[in-house]
Amino acid sequence: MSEHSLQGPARPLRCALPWLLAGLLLAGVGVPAVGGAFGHVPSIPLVGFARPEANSTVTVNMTDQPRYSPTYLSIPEGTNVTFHLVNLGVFVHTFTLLAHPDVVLNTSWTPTQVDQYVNQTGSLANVSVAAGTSANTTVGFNRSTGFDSFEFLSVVPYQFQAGMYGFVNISSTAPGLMTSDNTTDSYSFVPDVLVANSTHFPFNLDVLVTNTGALGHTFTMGPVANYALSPTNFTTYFMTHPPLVSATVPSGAGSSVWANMTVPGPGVYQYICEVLGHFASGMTGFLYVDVPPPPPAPPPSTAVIQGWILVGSGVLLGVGIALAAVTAYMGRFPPPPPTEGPHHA
Ligand SMILES: [Cu+2]
Repeated sequence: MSEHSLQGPARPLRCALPWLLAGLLLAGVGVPAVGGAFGHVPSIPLVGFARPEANSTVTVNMTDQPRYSPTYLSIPEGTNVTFHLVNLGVFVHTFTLLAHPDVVLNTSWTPTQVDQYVNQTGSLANVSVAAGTSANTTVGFNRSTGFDSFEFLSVVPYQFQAGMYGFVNISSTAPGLMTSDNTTDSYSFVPDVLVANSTHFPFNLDVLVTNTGALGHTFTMGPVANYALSPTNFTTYFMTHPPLVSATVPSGAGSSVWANMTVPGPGVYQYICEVLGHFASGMTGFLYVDVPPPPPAPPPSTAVIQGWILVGSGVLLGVGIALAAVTAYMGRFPPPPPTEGPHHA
């Protein structure tokens, strides 16, 4: 042994060190990544009792688009509600709340036909709000209105026909269920499966929807069980089949809204985000009511990458350990290239 023994085992180990470090580093990345993928426990909805707010004031904005905002209002039965009507436009608008529940007027009606219907059947409120002004009107919803839906519209000619209408959905004050959901900037609800089991129908369900991202969303529950909504025509569909609830989730992380609804019966209900393009990008989920939910989804596609990270890191770690062992034992691997030295001189 000449120069080899002088340089000792330090250099061979140093040679294997990068492999060891790479293996350890990737193992450190891979283990928690895979643990996260396979150890994920789907969040379980909370269950409790709904306590709808009574005798509250609801602001309804009117625009020249012409639209109401919000379009869908959830009101508990047996309470007085004050509608604070704010005309943000330069045209006059009316807030005309139909007296008969569960009636959806046809937007192909002429202004005269609409006027005739309202005059014949009456209205719970009929307030004209001048441009740039606001007005209040208070309506009492007695207990018999539970689970009813009342349409409101502007009777200014051709505003209703252009889309200026909305719905007051009355929930029952009977105890209900509560759960929660989240919206993300990647156009998803997390979780996208909610479960609510009830012994009686209809029942109240309140969903606390929290925004985890910056974008604004809606939490909109389809009105009919076992009906698949379509990203291309849900707007048209909702015109004749008002959603159980359409709650606006304000933009900004941490903001939240209660989506309070009355669920008519068992089945699977689809919920979506109504913001343009979000449903088409996959922003939807399903509410299972007295129906067993599907088994937890297999790990998402990212788990494949995470799995490969684990495999790769394991291989590299193994190579590193083997190299370290071999080099420590044998002196050096691979063997040093022949060097010019005193031997050959
Ligand atoms: Cu959205």
